[in-house]
Amino acid sequence: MKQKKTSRRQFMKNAALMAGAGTIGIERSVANIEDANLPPSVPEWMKKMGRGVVTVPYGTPSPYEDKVIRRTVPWLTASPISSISFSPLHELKGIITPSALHFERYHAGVPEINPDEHRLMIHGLCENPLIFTMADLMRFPSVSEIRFIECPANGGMEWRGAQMEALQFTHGMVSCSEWTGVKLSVLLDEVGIKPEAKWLLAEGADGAAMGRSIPIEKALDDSIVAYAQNGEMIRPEQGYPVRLVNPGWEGNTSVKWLRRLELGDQPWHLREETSKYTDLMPDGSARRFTFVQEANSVITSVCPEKPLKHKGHHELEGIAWSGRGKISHVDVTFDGGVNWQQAKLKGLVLDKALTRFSFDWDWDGSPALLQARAVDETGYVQPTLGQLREVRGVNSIYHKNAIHTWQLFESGEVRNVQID
Ligand SMILES: Nc1nc2c(c(=O)[nH]1)N[C@H]1C(S)=C(S)[C@@H](COP(=O)(O)O)O[C@H]1N2
Ligand SMILES: [Mo]
Repeated sequence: MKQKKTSRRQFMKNAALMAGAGTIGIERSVANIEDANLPPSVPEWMKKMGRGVVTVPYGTPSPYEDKVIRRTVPWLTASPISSISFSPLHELKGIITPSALHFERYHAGVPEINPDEHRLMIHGLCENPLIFTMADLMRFPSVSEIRFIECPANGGMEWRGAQMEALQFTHGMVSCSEWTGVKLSVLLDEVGIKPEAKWLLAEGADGAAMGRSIPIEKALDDSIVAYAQNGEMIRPEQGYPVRLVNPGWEGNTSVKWLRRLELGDQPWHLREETSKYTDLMPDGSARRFTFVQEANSVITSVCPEKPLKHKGHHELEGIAWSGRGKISHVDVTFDGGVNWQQAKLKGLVLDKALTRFSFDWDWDGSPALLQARAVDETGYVQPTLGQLREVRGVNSIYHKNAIHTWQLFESGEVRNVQID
């Protein structure tokens, strides 16, 4: 796109203001356009036919959107087969993460699974151990639920101080999809669990055979054996052809490429619940089985990737989520937590799903410390960093859900900082 000249642009802006144009000060009017593709000219793409149907049989985004991608942090990626990619939260709207932009976390790469050869085995402390084909799984009544998945390491690089330079890396290990599948309780009913069964081992069919122990109460409550994501079969990165979704719980328990569920009377004490995914406390002990992702929120429309380009009206937006249920309330502050104002919850407010909030804001051009604070329906209030550190110390990696601060400069630039 051609650049408009500043002087002319400024002139027209003043002209538009004098004419009393739009309430939010859009700097545009019919007369000031020089680009041949802009009004009142007819753009070049109107002067010829476009491409036909199924030129792209499986749709892809506009080439102009090629910056909206998952990204990795080089120093967190010793090897791409055991790493993380982050969702571009600053570019997303609403509450659904496009499947192609869902964050990724794997321990041994993405296996290429032929669904015809894939089976889910349920065995252990049950009356009737069974092996299900994908077709078998799809015969059961299904549910479709919009739920977030968040790695408990989200934000975990910043216990000791701010070091990530972008929202994508401070919070991009959370994504939200509509998951379709069979409730795990239905499958457990089918195999008939024995009364001694208290835990369930979930194991994946990847090279890591990643496994987690899940308490039977969760399995009987809202766990989903999911085969579809946002209306189509789950993406390979997300666990094709079938994964466990444990709504509201740390993403690590939502075992992908699910091949085996074993019923037992105690947890298995696997790598992912001993050496990893435990919380090192200030006294040196390790807190285990901290399953729930507690309430969290972040401002996404103003962040290091989205500096402010003009003073005046802004619809400040962000996302909030809680593993305990619905978000009931979000407040925002512009002075680092001295004064708080209530934001609006926007669109769908669902259980254990991303919830979008917004706030009509007039930026007068002065520096500010922007924060959001979420409260969930249980009354849990997102803690300050100081409150969280008081209980948890700074040795942790996981479950850092503290109020996040963006420092806004007069220039409109935004930096990731920490205040207690
Ligand atoms: N089989 C298997 N399941 C897995 C993993 C894995 O490496 N192997 N990674 C886990 C972790 S640590 C997280 S945070 C979530 C991430 O899910 P996503 O890649 O769909 O975002 O998957 C979990 N399930
Ligand atoms: Mo994770």
